[in-house]
Amino acid sequence: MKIDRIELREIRMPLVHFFETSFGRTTDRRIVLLRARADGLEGWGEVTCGESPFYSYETPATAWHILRDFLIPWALEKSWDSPAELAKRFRPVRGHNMAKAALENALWDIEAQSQGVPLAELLGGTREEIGCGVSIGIQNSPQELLEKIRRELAAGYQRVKVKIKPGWDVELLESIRSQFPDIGLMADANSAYTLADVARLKLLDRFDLMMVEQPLGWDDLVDHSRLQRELKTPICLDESIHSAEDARKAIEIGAGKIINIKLGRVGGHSAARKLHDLCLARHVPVWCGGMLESGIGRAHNIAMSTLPGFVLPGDVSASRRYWAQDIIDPEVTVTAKGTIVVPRKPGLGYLPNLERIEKLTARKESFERRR
Ligand code: OSB
Ligand code: MG
Repeated sequence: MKIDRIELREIRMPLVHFFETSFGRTTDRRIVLLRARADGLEGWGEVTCGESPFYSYETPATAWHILRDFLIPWALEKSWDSPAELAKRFRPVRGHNMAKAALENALWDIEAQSQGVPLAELLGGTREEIGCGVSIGIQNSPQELLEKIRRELAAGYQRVKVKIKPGWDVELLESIRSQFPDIGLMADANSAYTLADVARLKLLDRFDLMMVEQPLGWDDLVDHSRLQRELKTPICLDESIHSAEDARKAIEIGAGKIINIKLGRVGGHSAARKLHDLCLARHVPVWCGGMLESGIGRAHNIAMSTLPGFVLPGDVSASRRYWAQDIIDPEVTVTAKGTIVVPRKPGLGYLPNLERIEKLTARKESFERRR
């Protein structure tokens, strides 16, 4: 593959409803999209970082810098046998996985189109439909949260994840369980606790949760392994897993029993697949996490979720839960049984709506191969 043009854009998109976690509230997204052209085909990727460095250190500005000054010049310097080969070229850059993923993933889109196959198939996916859950943020009141849960269940979603933090946890889960005794339920703390909270965290064992996600430090494995020994509820790791190597170490020390795979956090489809393969071989269930993506990032998540180890419903849900209008055609929709039917068209399988993207663009820069 010979890339001859790469375009970066930052688009602004208001969420239909604010999304709040233990680290803060998001109302308006700033999303960096990457469009690459190679061999007469065009592919898209998304930088899945937050607006602020509260989930990870990456932000739209750091991603723009790393892409413009390092990754894009490298990508334009020669032809690549495969997206995985480009991913290897990115290794000298420490971290910045979300910036790397946007560019590598755009090449996966192109590679799938050039082979005339859906991206899911190129990745080795085996599912025609993927199971979907929802992630529901912290609300203004417990009543509003219960109402939201009711609505999402009525729409068919297979499991509900709620965000927790000290003061919005045990009592809340108690009232959720009393109204919804049998639903697939889990809680995500986004690192809001420490080992000093073990007694409180042990109370979570009453609620038959599928898992508790990232209760402790964003960069911790060791304390998670201590906590897991105290808890019946499986711990799922999100923030602290950046590679298959991280997952291997986490599994070896018993830091968790389930892993949330996010394409951006691990640096793209090649790394995500490696992590997936490792977990599959070790019988560790994985699922696909979400980062409030636009349709581009969402489409990549759908393709990845078709791999056989993705045995739990992910945080991959319908476009309309996030956006008044998404930037892809068709938008992502969810069936009454809480699934997304994987597109069968070559590549991502959803068309970027260029007119809409142009309207939302706040900043744009393009880079051409020198001839
Ligand atoms: O921890 O999984 C998380 C959103 C932003 C940052 C971190 C997380 C999340 C979500 C939302 O839970 C998942 C989604 O619906 O996209
Ligand atoms: Mg999480």
